[in-house]
Amino acid sequence: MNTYQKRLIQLIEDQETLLNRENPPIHPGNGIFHRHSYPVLTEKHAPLFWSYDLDPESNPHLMERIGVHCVFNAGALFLDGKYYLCARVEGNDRKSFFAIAESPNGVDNFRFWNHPVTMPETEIPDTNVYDMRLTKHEDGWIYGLFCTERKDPNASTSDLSSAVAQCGITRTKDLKTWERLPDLKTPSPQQRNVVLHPEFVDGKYALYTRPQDGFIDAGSGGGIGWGLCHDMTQAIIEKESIIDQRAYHTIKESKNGQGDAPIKTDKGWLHIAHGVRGCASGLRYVLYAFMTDLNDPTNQIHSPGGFFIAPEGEELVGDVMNVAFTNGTIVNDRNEVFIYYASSDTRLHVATTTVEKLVDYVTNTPADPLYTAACVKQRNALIDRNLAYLEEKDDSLSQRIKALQICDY
Ligand code: M1P
Repeated sequence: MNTYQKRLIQLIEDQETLLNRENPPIHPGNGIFHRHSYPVLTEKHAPLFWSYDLDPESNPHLMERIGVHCVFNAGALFLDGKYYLCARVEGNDRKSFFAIAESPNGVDNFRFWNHPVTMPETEIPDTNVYDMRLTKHEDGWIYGLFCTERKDPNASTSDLSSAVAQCGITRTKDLKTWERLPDLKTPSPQQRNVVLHPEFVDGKYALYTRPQDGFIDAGSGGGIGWGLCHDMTQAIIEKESIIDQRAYHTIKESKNGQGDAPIKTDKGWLHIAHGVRGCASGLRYVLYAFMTDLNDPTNQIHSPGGFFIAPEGEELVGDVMNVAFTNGTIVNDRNEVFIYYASSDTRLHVATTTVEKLVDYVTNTPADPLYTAACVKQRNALIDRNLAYLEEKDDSLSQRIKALQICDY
């Protein structure tokens, strides 16, 4: 057996193991959601024929020719009983593109379709595209809103980093044929993390935006914005209002952004978003949740304090450290929820829960009281309630809980 054959067998066997592997939930978790044992998509899930020239004549050493570096931030859709992800795939050349992967159960067995998405361009070519949010709108189309990034035309000739981010818009009926529409126009000089609300509001399309002054800095952009537009084929938002403000000394101090379209529940629209703060090791991205009024999605009615998911373990490490990011959530026909979150801009995971549990979390978790003294008061109230409960109950489990502490002061 020559090198080519040995390598090919090993690559095939490794991928067979990876793609067929079950992905059980990790117990006990925090009661709110379950992490799962393995990422749902990684660079190793990319078909071998995306990276290798498989012809031994032209590639006797079976070398990668066009490497796939990572697979992360994915839009998500539940369609005809199947789970689809529109992943951000990044080549070794740093360019991202979109590719669809499907699974029968939403937690494992994700397989990419043969070809990545061929996204039509506007008259100004996109240098990079990423983070598609898929919304099945009540108008009958599936819209994909994503970030299109281009070099800043006003940057000096020596500045090869300044960029402009805007919201690209596409629509499809089948995730195969994509119609590109003009980019969104808003009052903000830059936009990222724009998401389409699934229903008309006052007969108009409603969009969550993220106004930002610079490519990285939100600057005067106060948080997650909201705007209405008449027509997605010429999408213009004249006026943006902020519906979820960033705030000092919180998990969304530097910036924040809507995840996927919110989930409609009996109690309100349930949002999962990302919040960013600065620290000595750079920016830290976590996920958080909030709820808005069913009849007025601009009105926030619940805002649990702190993060919902923060990167942990291997999730902390990758191309961009300390990042949990989401742009895809699925609610299936059994009200089970699949939150696809990426870690450190490198790989994609799933957290599973139910609509009922998420509503419980969002409505019963106290808001961030913003000051340490108020936080201690909040926690003491919980402790006192629990100690009174344990005292009254006094069964064997209550005794075991109390026995875990070393003193009763
Ligand atoms: O690198 C972390 C994330 O940074 C950006 O998010 P935001 O616009 O909130 O800063 C996006 O580029 C996202 O893709 C990336 O995961």
